[in-house]
Amino acid sequence: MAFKFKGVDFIEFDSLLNDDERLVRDNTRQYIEDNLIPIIEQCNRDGRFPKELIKPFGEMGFYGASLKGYGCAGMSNVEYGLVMQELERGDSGIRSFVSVQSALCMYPIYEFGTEEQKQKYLPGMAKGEILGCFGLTEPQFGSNPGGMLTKAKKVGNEYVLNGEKMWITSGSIANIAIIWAKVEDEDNKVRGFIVETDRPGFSAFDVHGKWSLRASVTSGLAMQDVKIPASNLLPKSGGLKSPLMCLNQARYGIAWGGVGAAMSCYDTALQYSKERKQFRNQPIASHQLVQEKLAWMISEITKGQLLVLQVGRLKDAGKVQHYHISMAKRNNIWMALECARMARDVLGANGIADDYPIMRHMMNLESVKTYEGTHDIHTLIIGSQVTGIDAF
Ligand code: TGC
Ligand code: FAD
Repeated sequence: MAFKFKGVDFIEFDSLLNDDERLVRDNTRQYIEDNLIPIIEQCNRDGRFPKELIKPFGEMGFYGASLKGYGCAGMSNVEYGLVMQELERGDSGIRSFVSVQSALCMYPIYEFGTEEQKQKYLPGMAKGEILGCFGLTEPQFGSNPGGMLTKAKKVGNEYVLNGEKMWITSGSIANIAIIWAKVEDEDNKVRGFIVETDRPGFSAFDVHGKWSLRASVTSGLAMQDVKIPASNLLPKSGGLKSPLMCLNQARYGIAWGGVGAAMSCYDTALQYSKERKQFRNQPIASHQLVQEKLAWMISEITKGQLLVLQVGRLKDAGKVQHYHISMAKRNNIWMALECARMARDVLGANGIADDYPIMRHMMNLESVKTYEGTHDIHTLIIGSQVTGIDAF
């Protein structure tokens, strides 16, 4: 049976947080403990996204949590990160849902939108009454979104959109899609558009048969002559830099999320190893090889916490660079995946069963390693920064 989470703090990490940060973390932890942990294994088994949590998440202030005004909670980046950590300790798919709504849909409206667009969408999105998805990836263009084929053409007071997007989180449950397209009349400049998903010519179909993020909706989007008012253009967007700026926000949250998933796996393995007895009726925690795994996990989690906290402090100070965020996303998701594999090993056969959260985290983290820039793309972003040479 799953254990009650005891928290993970080896080096008095909590002393690096202020009272507000600890309060946000503790409130989110309790909420997830009470409302997500009891249902998540069944959701994962059923391949069901728990829609019943959409509105309560809004009441908790999770959506657009680090944005100011428009009904958003106005949290610091560190507080926002701690929310992401606790959500992903529950499940990566649930953190993903909140990340997409916040970092990939509310943020571009906030950053690139008009005041009218902000007033129209952000308060409803903060409450969970309007859901968003983010369409950048296409069937033929994942790591290389600059090659996208989706086109927007200005015709009178409208834009006409044609193209396909693939692997889109929340695609079929979203009310609006932030679609990135090349504008034909502007030398194929990439720009962002708010597309209401009930427009004629817009369709979404779900990806089935996923072994990962089973509690999250993943969809393909097709747009055939979808007409939107010209006022749906995000006017301050322009160039590939704009969607990449959104990715920075999401990747930052994911880096905290990795700590959460790793904490869940480590804590489960630690508690299990003290109870499970093998050879001379001794707990397996007494064996050196098991201790080596636990020591590795707690060391790497601690390093991951320090890394993402420093990146969060830089972000709050307005000094963060995209390559700082790449290092945190790359390291922390690798670390979390390794923790999941090691923790699964510590539980032996029980590790593969969904009585425990480990295998679910492991499968989820395989997606997290790939999306928002694969592990290797982040390696190349760091490599580019230190050498000054792009190797993409
Ligand atoms: P490149 O020529 O390097 O860059 C184009 C312009 O953008 C600037 N830039 C950035 N700006 C802000 N933030 C960043 N992270 C930036 N990276 C680059 C760059 O300075 C340049 O500016 P300018 O002014 O000179 O025009 O572009 P490239 O085509 O060579 O590609 C670079 C590369 C490979 C790093 C980029 O394309 C990339 O990051 N690829 C990965 C794609 C990706 O991460 N997709 C994610 C899709 S969304 C998703 O997965 C959601 S999952 C659900 C969830 O979040 O939970
Ligand atoms: P590819 O780009 O084909 O890469 C395949 C392999 O080749 C990887 O190992 C990669 O690292 C490697 N590779 C590629 N180029 C290079 C290079 N230059 N050098 C070295 N190695 C390279 N996208 C969205 O727009 N919105 C979403 O909401 C969204 N949600 C997602 C949800 C899930 C569950 C998943 C799995 C994906 C989601 N994505 C989303 C898409 C995701 O961002 C892409 O899958 C990701 O960017 C990688 O693209 P790809 O899958 O096409 O892999």
